[in-house]
Amino acid sequence: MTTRRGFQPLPPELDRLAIDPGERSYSKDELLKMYRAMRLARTFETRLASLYRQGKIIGAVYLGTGQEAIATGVASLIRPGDIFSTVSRSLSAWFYRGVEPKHVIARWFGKDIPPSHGRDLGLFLADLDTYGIAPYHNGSMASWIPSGAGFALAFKMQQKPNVYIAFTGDGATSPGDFYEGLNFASIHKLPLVVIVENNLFAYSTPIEKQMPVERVSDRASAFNLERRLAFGNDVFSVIEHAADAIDHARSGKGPVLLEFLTFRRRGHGEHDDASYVPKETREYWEARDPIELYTAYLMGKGGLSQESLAEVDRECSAIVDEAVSYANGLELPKPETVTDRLFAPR
Ligand SMILES: Cc1ncc(C[n+]2csc(CCOP(=O)(O)OP(=O)(O)O)c2C)c(N)n1
Repeated sequence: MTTRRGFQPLPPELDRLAIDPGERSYSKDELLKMYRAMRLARTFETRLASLYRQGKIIGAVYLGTGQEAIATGVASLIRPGDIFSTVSRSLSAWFYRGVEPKHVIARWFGKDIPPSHGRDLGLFLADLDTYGIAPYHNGSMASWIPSGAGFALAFKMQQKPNVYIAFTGDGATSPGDFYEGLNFASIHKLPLVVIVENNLFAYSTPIEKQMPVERVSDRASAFNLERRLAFGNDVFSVIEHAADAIDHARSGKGPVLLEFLTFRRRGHGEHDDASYVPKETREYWEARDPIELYTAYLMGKGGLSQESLAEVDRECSAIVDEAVSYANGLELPKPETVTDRLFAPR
């Protein structure tokens, strides 16, 4: 076994500077819907970063900039009744599923809106009925793997044709919950798909200091699990691999561990300048930005005009402007309500 240090390019079979849907065909509407989700997330997060610097956000801010293709591609495969849980890097999945940016920004501002009335961060959102988004369980990394296995067990017992999809990070594959959840899910062949967004760092800890195996997906061997490894900045590759993994889980063959290699373009949070990221690594991945790769495809072989994409860009900017105005106009929770909703009424 070799210990990797510093810059590591993608394996040649995964690397590409131009993307293509291959055998799958997509309508123009589908292509534009994915573009819109990615662009909206990028526009929203760029604004969020500047609001953070203006002191407008309560608490820290965590962004998924550079990882938009994974959440978008996977979200495009979710069927009615499926349930998924996201991490702070998966905002584009919420937007693809129809979550309104104004409701997200109001939470980052700590405003007094349901369901939490300013008691949580913008990255926590749960709405099973409307979007299929499971509660963020708790802040402990990997805790949503065993609870995802629980949802998947319920699907199996109720003979429902659904899957639970858990987005997670590379660092979150080290805590014990990850092992307990996958072990249980594999024994019982539960319809659980774990999507690991391997962005090469867990906060400032590089992957080679997190695990003694080459790949996160190698950890699947411990549970006799199906695994996949793919390039996470190519939305078409994300869909191809995620569709295969979801089909596997949905058809009763058991869980899948799916690792997408990607890169976090910002710090762990906006308080972190990510100065520990080698310059070569940053430059390599910035040349493989998922939105730029996708835009180049759309305007080339995808046959979409620059104007049609510019129109989406303008729409996203307008939505984010309106979202910020809406959230600015809301009230903060009143101090005297601080203990409200903490206990069930007697
Ligand atoms: C058990 C536990 N330890 C530490 C933390 C603090 N924490 C939150 S996110 C994070 C890094 C997670 O890294 P990774 O899973 O690679 O996801 P990324 O942030 O890179 O997307 C840490 C250490 C936590 N929430 N829970």
